[in-house]
Amino acid sequence: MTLTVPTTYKALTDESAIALAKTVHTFDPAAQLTCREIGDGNLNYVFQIEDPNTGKRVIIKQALPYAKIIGESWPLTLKRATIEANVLKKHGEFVPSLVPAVYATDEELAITVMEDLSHLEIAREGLINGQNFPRLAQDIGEYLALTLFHTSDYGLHPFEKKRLAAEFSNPELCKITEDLIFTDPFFDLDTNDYEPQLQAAAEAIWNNRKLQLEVAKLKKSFLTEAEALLHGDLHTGSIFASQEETKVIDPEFGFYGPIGFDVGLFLANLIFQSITREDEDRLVIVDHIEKTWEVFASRFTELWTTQSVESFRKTEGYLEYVLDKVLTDAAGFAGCELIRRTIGLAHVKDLDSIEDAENRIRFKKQALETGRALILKREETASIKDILQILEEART
Ligand code: SR1
Ligand code: MG
Repeated sequence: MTLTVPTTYKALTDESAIALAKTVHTFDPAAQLTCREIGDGNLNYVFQIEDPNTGKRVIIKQALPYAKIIGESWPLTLKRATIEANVLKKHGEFVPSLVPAVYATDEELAITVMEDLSHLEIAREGLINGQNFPRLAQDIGEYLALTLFHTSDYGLHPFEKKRLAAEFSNPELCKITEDLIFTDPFFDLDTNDYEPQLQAAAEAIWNNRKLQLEVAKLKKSFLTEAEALLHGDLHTGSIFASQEETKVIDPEFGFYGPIGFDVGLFLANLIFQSITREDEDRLVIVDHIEKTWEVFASRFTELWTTQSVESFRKTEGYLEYVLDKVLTDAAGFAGCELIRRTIGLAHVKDLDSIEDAENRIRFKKQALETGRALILKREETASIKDILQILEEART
């Protein structure tokens, strides 16, 4: 559904958000709706509109013409709202139970009206508070396999694949990733943000020529390999979860890129938890890492076997080659994510919220070391166990 609303961009207020919600949702016309701005991300406003009498709720997400994390000095395209809504709809064709329903959109207002998920919790918050989310690995493994297979050349006619790749061209948001994940943290730049105790560790990264070459190769993959329609920012803050349910939100960074990028980002954000947790609680996360990959690989294999349109699908060794490359790339991309979330511009609460300074710095150094090792050793990884081994070694 496309909204019938004013055609020039205007930031929503609580009042205009309520008025808008009434036009698209089946609220009682006499209802006294309430509205709360609940966005806690880096870029957008999120309004939750509720009928307090019935408990019925809807979300209106609005992109701002600049990055909220920085302010108006960093202009940012409003087109990202349309990209996000269209990725949700496209991915929803394959995993309807794992993404929110989109009710309406407006391109001019950069708005998406969608399903309220406030009965769930942002996975990052829950994980930090010790929750384990028993469905998380299974659901995200499936989400990755289904969305990535079905939007790739393995699952689509090449005309449709190229049409989608053009539709989901997302240069401005990709540039943020190119800078914040693949460039800035690997040079001594003012945009980086880290505590003085990490100065030597940061300098070791900037002076590591071998590491820089490997990051350059990973950046090249991100820039050039239009393999599947990615979520593009699949961290644990982009996932709502409970004991029974998982929903992936926020694909505004969606574009056609290398499959290993979505896999690697998710694994990296689990790895932050494997760094900060101890004993049994840590093993739960190690299991999540292993299971995510296993579910992804087995579902992808099943789709390849039953639905691939690729002429070489039965060629011995080709599927194994594709999966090996995804794993290798995922290790490298995870390494970049670990480093950028530790010394780059946008951090993660998993590390920053640790109050004890000694532990916080110790964990951050471990994140940097794990990132370095994943990038440099990624070509040696033949299975997810090899990645777990790298994590283990970085703890010592
Ligand atoms: C300026 S945006 C900073 C980060 O927030 C988003 O969630 C992406 O991860 C981006 O890199
Ligand atoms: Mg986001």
